[in-house]
Amino acid sequence: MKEYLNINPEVHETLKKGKAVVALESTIISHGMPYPKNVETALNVEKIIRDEGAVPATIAILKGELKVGLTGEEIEYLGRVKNVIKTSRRDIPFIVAKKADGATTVASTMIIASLAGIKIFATGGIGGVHRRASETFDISADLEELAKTDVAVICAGAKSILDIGLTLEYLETRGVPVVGYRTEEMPAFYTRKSGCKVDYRVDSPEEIALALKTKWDLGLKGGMVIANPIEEEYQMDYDTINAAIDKAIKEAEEKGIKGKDSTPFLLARVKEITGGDSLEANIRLVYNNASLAAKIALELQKL
Ligand code: PSU
Ligand code: MN
Repeated sequence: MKEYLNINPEVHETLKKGKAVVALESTIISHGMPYPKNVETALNVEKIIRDEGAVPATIAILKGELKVGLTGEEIEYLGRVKNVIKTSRRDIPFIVAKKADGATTVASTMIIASLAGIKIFATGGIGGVHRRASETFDISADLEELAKTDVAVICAGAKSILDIGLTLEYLETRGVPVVGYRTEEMPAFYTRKSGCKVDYRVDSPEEIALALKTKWDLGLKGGMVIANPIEEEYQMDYDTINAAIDKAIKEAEEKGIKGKDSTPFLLARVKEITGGDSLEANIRLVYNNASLAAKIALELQKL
């Protein structure tokens, strides 16, 4: 394993001392937001985690190495170059063997975080069951990863480019707890409401840390989805965002966009249709998740 994994010295030291580290993904940088906002956001997220007293570890594959804790230059590189490959679980062996660069999704970031011994991971939104999945079979590998890899993912729920109800059903089948931070409702990324309920409401980082410790102490494999709603002041108008999403999905169908290209296409189109408003909301919710993830990591480390 050592020959593949490259953990930066600060992250390595922090983990060795049993202190708090928060993993961050890189597909959100390369495929989730446009340059230069992507780089600016990724660097701010790291700062937010530091300000809370934890150490950030942005994860990616660079020249075939599984990198845990990118430098500022590496983040800039990933955000700027155009041809970095979106890398989920199935892609990892090829990207590594070819010594190529790969931006890691939620699934592959969980895998690499777990190899490094990191338990807490902050992002924007998880992948899920797409609308019309009964015909397309498009279900993100993120969900299967949550079922088997022991990393908790702090996110703002799932976007309504997905079928949120089916995503929750899938997670239930695979035994993945979905908890709402200070809410009973599953948030829908850009909005606090979705019309779906979470399994449990939790009101403090301590409560989440204790549930995680209990889960893993009992040998219950897999992660947890900690759904943290976007702050009231930054959320988008429910009807506006859903109209934009419906339009983007229709265009994707007309253009025949599918597979791994689907999520990046929809994100970019929704941003264009909303005149950039969705990007601003996206950035704010990631900051909010980073801050909560750091608090949970600090509580977990005390237990
Ligand atoms: N949702 C977002 N922004 C993103 C993604 C999802 O709001 O950048 C990325 C994440 O990396 C997630 C991936 O793991 O898309 C899911 O892609 P797919 O549906 O192809 O599994
Ligand atoms: Mn997919």
